[in-house]
Amino acid sequence: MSTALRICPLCEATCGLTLTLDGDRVTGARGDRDDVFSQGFICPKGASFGEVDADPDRLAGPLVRKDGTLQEATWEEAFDTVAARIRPLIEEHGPDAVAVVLGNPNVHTMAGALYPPLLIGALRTRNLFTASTLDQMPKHVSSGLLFGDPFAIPVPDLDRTDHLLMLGANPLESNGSLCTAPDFPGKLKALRRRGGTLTVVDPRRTRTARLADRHVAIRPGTDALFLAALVHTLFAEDLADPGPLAEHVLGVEDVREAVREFTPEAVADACDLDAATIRTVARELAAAPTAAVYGRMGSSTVAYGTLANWLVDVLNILTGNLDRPGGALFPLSATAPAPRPAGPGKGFTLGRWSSRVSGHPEAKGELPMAALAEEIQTGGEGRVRAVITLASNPVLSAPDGLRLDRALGSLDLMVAVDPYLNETTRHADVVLPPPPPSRSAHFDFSFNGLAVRNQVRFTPAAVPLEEARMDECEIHARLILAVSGMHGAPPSAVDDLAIDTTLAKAVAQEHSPVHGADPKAVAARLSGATGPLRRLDMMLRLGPYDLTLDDLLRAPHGIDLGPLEPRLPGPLKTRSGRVELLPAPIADDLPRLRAALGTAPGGLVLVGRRHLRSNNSWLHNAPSLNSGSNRCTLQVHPADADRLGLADGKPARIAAEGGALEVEVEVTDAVRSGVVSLPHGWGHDRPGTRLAVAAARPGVNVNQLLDGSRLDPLSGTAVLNGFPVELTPLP
Ligand SMILES: Nc1nc2c(c(=O)[nH]1)N[C@H]1C(S)=C(S)[C@@H](COP(=O)(O)OP(=O)(O)OC[C@H]3O[C@@H](n4cnc5c(=O)[nH]c(N)nc54)[C@H](O)[C@@H]3O)O[C@H]1N2
Ligand SMILES: Nc1nc2c(c(=O)[nH]1)N[C@H]1C(S)=C(S)[C@@H](COP(=O)(O)OP(=O)(O)OC[C@H]3O[C@@H](n4cnc5c(=O)[nH]c(N)nc54)[C@H](O)[C@@H]3O)O[C@H]1N2
Ligand code: SF4
Ligand SMILES: [Mo]
Repeated sequence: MSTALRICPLCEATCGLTLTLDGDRVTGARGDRDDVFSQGFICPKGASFGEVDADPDRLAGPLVRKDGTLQEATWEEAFDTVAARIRPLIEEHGPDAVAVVLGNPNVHTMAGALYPPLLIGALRTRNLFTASTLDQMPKHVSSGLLFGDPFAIPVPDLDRTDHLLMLGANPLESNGSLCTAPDFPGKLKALRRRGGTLTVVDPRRTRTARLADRHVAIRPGTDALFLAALVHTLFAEDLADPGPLAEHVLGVEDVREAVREFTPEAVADACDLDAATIRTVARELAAAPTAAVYGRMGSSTVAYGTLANWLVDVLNILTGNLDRPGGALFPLSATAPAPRPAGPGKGFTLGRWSSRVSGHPEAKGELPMAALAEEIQTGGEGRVRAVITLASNPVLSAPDGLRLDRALGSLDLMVAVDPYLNETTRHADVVLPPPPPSRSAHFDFSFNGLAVRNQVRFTPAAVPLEEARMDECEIHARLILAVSGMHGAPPSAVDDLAIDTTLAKAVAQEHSPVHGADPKAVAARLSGATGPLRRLDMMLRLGPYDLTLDDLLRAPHGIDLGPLEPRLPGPLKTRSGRVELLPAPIADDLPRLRAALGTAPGGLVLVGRRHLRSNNSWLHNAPSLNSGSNRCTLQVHPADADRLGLADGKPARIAAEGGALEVEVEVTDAVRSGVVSLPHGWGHDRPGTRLAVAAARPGVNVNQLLDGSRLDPLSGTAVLNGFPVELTPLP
């Protein structure tokens, strides 16, 4: 028996785990009490790391389709097949014939951070689809427009704030998102213990809402109206005061004008809230010594998602809480490039190109995931003929899975980098499985930049890689070589090229720690046994803290880099060099929101929910995470159940524009009336998958209710929350 440290890759909290090992098997996991960031915290998912790691349904080696069926193959055969089949497609039909689809776990692996940008660059395709347009793209767009950088995302200072206004997030189940905080629940309890206040805006009385001082049970899809009324109230009551931020902000008066019509009375019916409640929330926010407004999924994957995300930061700014301790601050990650001197930047542009079929504008170089199926199925020049999925299961996670299912089945070529044969990857011609997480080194390139405290940690692979396995970084590197006509070159060539390109730029930048140096000499000094580790070492050396990989190896429980600090105007990359509070695309979208004033839609709408022991679609195959009573139930308020003749535990038919499902009803007053809730990630009943545990409890796919036509127009994000449904009892 031995132990090894491993940062948990199962959610955004990035807890440090201590694994117990019996030979090469992980037999247990507990929280690492010495971890500088998570200090011993662990949740049920982390505790099941060993089970997830050793899942017998994980693919042991590559699969290649031969004579119509997926068969075991060598790595060489697998990459030969990719290279032989993709190059002719690109040469004949152009780079856009290949679409890349990136799923959520890419933010939880080193490979997913280091290689996809190179793959997309090598392919030169504009057909990039990611889970962001099912999730946080509205935040990227809002940050891009406000701050000039889609990755400049302010994070609520959970440990120090006096007041947290949280919308559409349920960290007691999700453990937090775009706010990396191990033990988020504990931090909320600590906020209340130190006399702070928590307001939760959610149509469901979630476990998080039950912890709050105030729960505002808003009608789904109306957060932008509610937030606009808060901004209106700040102006109307002379409470808007950016304080020292004022010198960095343009357009405060424009915003006052833009929200003039959004009085609490004007939004009350649409939000189904009292005008008095809205005023109280605004006054409490303004009165708090420090406060942070934080919105997630429920205010993002909605019809006015970008407007809502914009208003969140408008409130942080108008109350003087952006960029101050206790407010919402910009983290500074150890692998972020060393900050450049403040001043005007290039700004952020939307719609530099559009999707071929429906003309959806790109955002951050991405097209809406909801438009992938039509790009495959609609004939003509530029049609998508090949798809590469990296850690993605869009058949379950995106709207209208049945259509996507058929579309993927019709491709000339599909390649999947994925450990499972699931609803999506069953269509692949080549499946390239990464090893279980215990076999991979880990570093959080994304989440360190979203963390509530600056810190840095690295964990080497806990168990050596078996001979027959291939590290996911190497899989990605070989895939890049295969698609770019360099099949057979050593994978380190990809890393060397990335290092050379980065260093060539860095040495020319005056603010870089390597300014003026010889790039070859800098490259020669990099340490790390593999290409990806050398790249990590390089990024640390180019970063703001003067760190190296060796420093991280000497500190296995991590290095604390201190609380978040004010950074403005440093992070601003707008053309003006200031925060542009009312950007033109936002102003142009406001009439759509104004049109909703004074309305009070009737009928039932659906929202999602998450369960602590889940992670989107892919953790339903671990027995200890998928046990007990059915979790894929439709929650219905007792008043709605009475009215519709629905009974607890009985079946019902739910229908919307994309299709109909048979669901089990759960009558509960945890959802407000007029709202029903069904979780996502279920529907494991398709043939040709290898997910024994999940298939035995398949559940239904909520996204089949959608047809992909409901999008937040600015970000291309699918409306997954707050869409109308019809419900009828079944005998
Ligand atoms: N209705 C509704 N739909 C939703 C949501 C919702 O709230 N409601 N949530 C949305 C959100 S926030 C997201 S992020 C998306 C997620 O959408 P996806 O990313 O498409 O879905 P996941 O279920 O996370 O699928 C992850 C895939 O990665 C694979 N995988 C797991 N670990 C690894 C690994 O280490 N390497 C590789 N290469 N692959 C791995 C899994 O086998 C699985 O195939 O779903 C979205 N869909
Ligand atoms: N256990 C578990 N943890 C996870 C995941 C998981 O699937 N399971 N997924 C991970 C991923 S990829 C992500 S992105 C994060 C997401 O993490 P969170 O953003 O915390 O997501 P949810 O738990 O879906 O919470 C969204 C809340 O919004 C509410 N809501 C729905 N519509 C509206 C609305 O119109 N207005 C308001 N104000 N609220 C609304 C819902 O009732 C729900 O409680 O979780 C991550 N962590
Ligand atoms: S909270 Fe997230 S990171 Fe921490 S143990 Fe649980 S799943 Fe892992
Ligand atoms: Mo997500």
